[in-house]
This record gives sequence, C-alpha cells and structure tokens, in this order.
Amino acid sequence: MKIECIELHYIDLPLVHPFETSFGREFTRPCILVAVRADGLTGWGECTAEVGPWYSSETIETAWHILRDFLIPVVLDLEVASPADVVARFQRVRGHPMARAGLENGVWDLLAQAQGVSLASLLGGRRDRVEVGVSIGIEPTLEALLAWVDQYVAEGYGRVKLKIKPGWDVEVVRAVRERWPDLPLQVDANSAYTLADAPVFQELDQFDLLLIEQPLHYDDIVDHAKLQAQLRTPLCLDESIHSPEHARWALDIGACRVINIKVGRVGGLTAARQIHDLCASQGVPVWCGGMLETNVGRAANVALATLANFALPGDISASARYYREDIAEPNFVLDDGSTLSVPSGPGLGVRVVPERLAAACLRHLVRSAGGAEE
Ligand code: NPQ
Ligand code: MG
Repeated sequence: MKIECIELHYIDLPLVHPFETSFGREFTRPCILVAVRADGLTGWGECTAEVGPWYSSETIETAWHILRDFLIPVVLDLEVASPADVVARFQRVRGHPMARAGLENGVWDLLAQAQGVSLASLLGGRRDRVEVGVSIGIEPTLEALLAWVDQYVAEGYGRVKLKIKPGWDVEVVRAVRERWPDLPLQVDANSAYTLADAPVFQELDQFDLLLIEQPLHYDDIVDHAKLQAQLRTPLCLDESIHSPEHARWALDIGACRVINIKVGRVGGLTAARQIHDLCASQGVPVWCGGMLETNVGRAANVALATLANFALPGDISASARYYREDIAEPNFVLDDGSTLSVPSGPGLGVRVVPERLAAACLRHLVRSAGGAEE
C-alpha cells in the first residue's frame, strides 16, 4: 500500500497522580501521536519523547523536527509491504530513536490493519494475556509510598517497581520488604548513582529484588559490568541500550543479566524485536518498559510483550494507573494474575477518539503526498 498522508498531533494529558523519578516530577504527560494514512486506513504510533531532555536526550521539539524534516519526507508516497521498507528508509538517520519509533509503529499498525491481523500476531507473539506490574514514583514520605503500594497490591498488581535515588533507597526498600515479604519487587535508579555507591547496592542485595534497573550513568556499560560482578541481584539496563548493537555490547561484557526493552528508546518495534531475539538466543530474559504511554503506545507495548522471551512482568499498567480519560479506547484493565488482555482485533486494537484528540491537541501537522500543509 502507498502511504498517502502523515499527521502529527502534539497532545497533553493530565496524570491521575504526579510521577516523580530521580530526574524530576511530572504532572501531565505530553507526547506526539503519529497518524499514517493509506487506503482508507489510519495507523497510529506514539512518540515517547518528553518536553525536556531528562530521561533521554530527545525532546518533543527535536522529535517533531526530525519527523517533519527527515522521516516523513522519505516515507510519504512510499509503497510499503512490510515495516522493513520504512526501516530501510530511516537507515541514514542517526540517533532520534523515539522519533523513528513513532512513525515506524504507525506503519506497523497500518499494515496489521490492512492484513486484518492483530499487531501481536504480526509481530509473531502467541500470548493472549501479558503479565504486568506497576512503577511507583518517589513520594514525599515513606508513609505515602507505603499507602500507594498498599493500593496497587489491593488492585491486583503482582509486581512492584520502586523508583530510588540517593537518600531514598535502602530504608525505603527495607520498609516495603518488611511489610510485603513475598512481593515480587524491583528498583529503578534512572542513573542516579556512581560506582562509588557500590555499598548501597550491596545492601540492596539482601532484599531478594527481581532486579536493579539502571543504577549508573545513562550511557554506561563498563561500570555496570564492574558493579554486576559484585552483586547477586541481576542488573537490568534501560537508558544505556539504544539499539540491538548496544544490547549485544552490554551482554558481551556482562554489564547486565536482564534488559528492559522500550520501543521508543530502541527506535521502533523492529529493533525491539531484534533485541528480544538476541536476548532469547543468549538465555537473557527481557521485559517491556513503560513511558507513561497513552492507550496507543500501551497497545503497542502489550503486543510486543506477547513475544516468548518477555519473561518478566512489564511496566505496562492498566490505563487507569496514569489517565482518567485516555486518548483512545477501550481502556486496558487489570485482570486476574496481574495481566492485561491482548486485543484480538486488527492492528493495535484501540480506537483514537476524535473529540478527545481535538481537546488534548496543542499542535497539528499534516503532510500529504500531494503537497504540504501545516
Ligand atoms: C523508566 N518509566 O523505566 C521510566 C522512566 C520515566 C514507568 O518507570 C514522563 C515521561 C515521565 C516519561 C517518568 C517508568 C517519566 C517518563 C519516568 C519516563 O525509567
Ligand atoms: Mg527505567
């Protein structure tokens, strides 16, 4: 099919509760939704860049620029039979994985719809439910954090991830562990530590954590390998893994024993599946990370997590964890066994609600094969 039109929607949605990490606190979640149109169908992709370069160096404005000036022009009017056709066109663009992923994933949804299959089955996934957990931000007090853990456990979440930073680590994990001795628990530092903090992680080693996520520098693998050698608990890399090559390098030097795969961070579903396959071939478990996606990005994450080597619960919470009213429907709800159901309809299996999109949209761009229009 020939790609006739691509639209960018810069939207902003309020979060049900502020989300705080070692790099800051967010009250709303702005992102770019990409619509790819052909043959009367519309595929949707979510670009997970944030307003500021905090989690990653990309921002909404850099992604908008790269999409508008370099990515959209090479796929408009393109005949696509497979996502590989788009990936080949993006080969010349270095970096900007979230911008690439937003558009590539829109094409995956479009092609899955055209073939009348779910995105999960187009990817090669076999599950009809995926196991998920919840990521809990840093809270003003330990009491507030414990109350949130209480609530999420009561809602049925079977795995909890705590955000940590210096001064909010060992005592917090100890308190949660004391109250929930058997809860599958993991922590994420978002690069807030250095190797000099190794004693902190040696202390965390006693709490039977599933993993410790990205404790050190956001681009490091060397220091992580040194730290992993001193720990029983598996290290998991997030920020440091930008591509299948980065994953191979990290595994080669023993920088981690688990990888968090985020579709945006690695540049799209094609690269995400390649990392999954590489890890599977080496017996390394992976899990699907989260970027506070709307139901568009959440549906892509759910589809990805149906692949066999997604062996740990993903940061793919139910829609209500983040949004009172999502941009797309139906919502994902938490089912028995801390799972989300995989949509069986064509493509992503969610429908963007036009009125909600219009209400949340801050900026809109349309590019058609025939000509340009802002
Ligand atoms: C992580 N996510 O695993 C990220 C980081 C993160 C669910 O823990 C706005 C946009 C706020 C993206 C906060 C989770 C964010 C964000 C945290 C991503 O490291
Ligand atoms: Mg992380």
